[in-house]
Amino acid sequence: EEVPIPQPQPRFLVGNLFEMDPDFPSRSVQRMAKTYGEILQLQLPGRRIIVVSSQRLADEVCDQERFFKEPSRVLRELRPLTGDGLFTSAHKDGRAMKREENWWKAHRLLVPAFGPLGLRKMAEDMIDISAQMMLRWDRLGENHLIDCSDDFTRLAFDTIGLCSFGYRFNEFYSDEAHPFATQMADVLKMSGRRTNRTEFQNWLHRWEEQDRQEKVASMLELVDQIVEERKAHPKPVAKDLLNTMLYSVDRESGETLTKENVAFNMVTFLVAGHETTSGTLSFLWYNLLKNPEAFHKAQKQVDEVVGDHVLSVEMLPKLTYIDACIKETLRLNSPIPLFSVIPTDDTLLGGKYRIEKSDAITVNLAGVHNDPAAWGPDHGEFRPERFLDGKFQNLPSSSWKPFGNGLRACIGRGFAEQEMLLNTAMILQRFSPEMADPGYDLEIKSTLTIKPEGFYMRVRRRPGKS
Ligand code: MNH
Repeated sequence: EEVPIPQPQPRFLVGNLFEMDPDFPSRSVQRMAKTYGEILQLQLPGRRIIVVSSQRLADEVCDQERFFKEPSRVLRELRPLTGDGLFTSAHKDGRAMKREENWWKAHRLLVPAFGPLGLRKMAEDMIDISAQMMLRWDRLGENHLIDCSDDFTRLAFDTIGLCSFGYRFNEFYSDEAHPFATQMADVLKMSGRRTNRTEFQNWLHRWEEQDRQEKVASMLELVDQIVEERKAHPKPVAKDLLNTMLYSVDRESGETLTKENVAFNMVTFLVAGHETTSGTLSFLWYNLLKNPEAFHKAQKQVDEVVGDHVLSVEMLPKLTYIDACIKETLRLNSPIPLFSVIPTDDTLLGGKYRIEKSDAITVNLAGVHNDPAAWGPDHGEFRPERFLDGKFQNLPSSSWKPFGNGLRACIGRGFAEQEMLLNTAMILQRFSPEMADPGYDLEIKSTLTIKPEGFYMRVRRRPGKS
């Protein structure tokens, strides 16, 4: 009854390494999943990866008794930058890494800070940054081409800086992106490439590695400056994330976070929070403009709920349709397309595929989120109605996992959802965006995350809306 796991034909010495496009691993995985189905294996130098692409198998892999997150190769490549910050640390003894106490400490301190009360306090700052974006769009006028990925990246970046550390990157006041943002994009790209190269190939790219380390150093330097400034000019009222990280005492250990861990977590928020949020917003606008009916419903809801008033957090729970559009976008275009776990023991998946303790399992979200068994035959269509009227609750478990799983799921989910909802409602209230090129079809670029490439909009003030 045991069945071998399908595998693309391996090559001498390198196995399936060349099946993986180092610049776009998730596309390679998705292409192979189309050929091999709900499960496949890849032999890479020194490791075997199992890719699962169905709701049924993803659900098993989401069982935290049988599987847990040990930062994958690509996440370990990021450790010079994010160290034992939440994203790239180990909460349990794994194969390559030992349990790190700092994950638990930071997790205990930060989960409440990212909770409903904390988020409410951040709303004003989120609106501040969104308002800057609107102002810029107004001033640049109707003929200006808006590069969606670029503007939403500025938005997400500024928002994390202001809400978490009270720091203004002021991305909307300059034509050039902030050096930190550029360095980060480069480091992510270079780190991703390192993962899918042999040691020898990496040695050939050693100048690139020097460049990467220099960029990491200057990013950590900026974060240190922000901390020094906060210490020199304390903001006792602002109970923001930085204050929590610097001064809150973890009850279990009786300790505060170390200086080094604070820096790693600050960079972590910027890394984990900006590309994901900006990618989702860009995909959202692509979907809304490709589906005029959804666009009009969303705008109508804003008119009913917000009208000509100033948007406030109290209105957000009523923006159910926009919320559904965001969820549907995260289904079709998960900005983090893959996440990985390892098994606690040798086991069988689906009752028939043998998995060994030494394997790594990658969940291919594009597969899970398009599984006809969970989403029906029209899974390829943008249909926000799937998430309305509690229908979402009736889906089989693990059908929708854009924020990852369990203990290691996204800590910034509420933050991102609030920011995206506020921003989208503010745009819809004032503007009618249009695709700059009506014939544009989605093209995707990949760094650590994926986002649209070459997607431009034009915006026009809605008549009678000031
Ligand atoms: Mn986020 C973990 C997706 C926004 C901070 N995030 C994860 C994971 C996914 C994810 C998937 C799990 C990765 C893994 O299993 O290896 N995150 C998203 C998406 C958005 C997002 C789709 C927006 C949309 N994330 C944000 C924002 C922040 C943030 C905003 C911070 C301000 N995310 C994190 C952190 C983790 C994480 C920190 C690691 C949590 C942990 O393991 O303890």
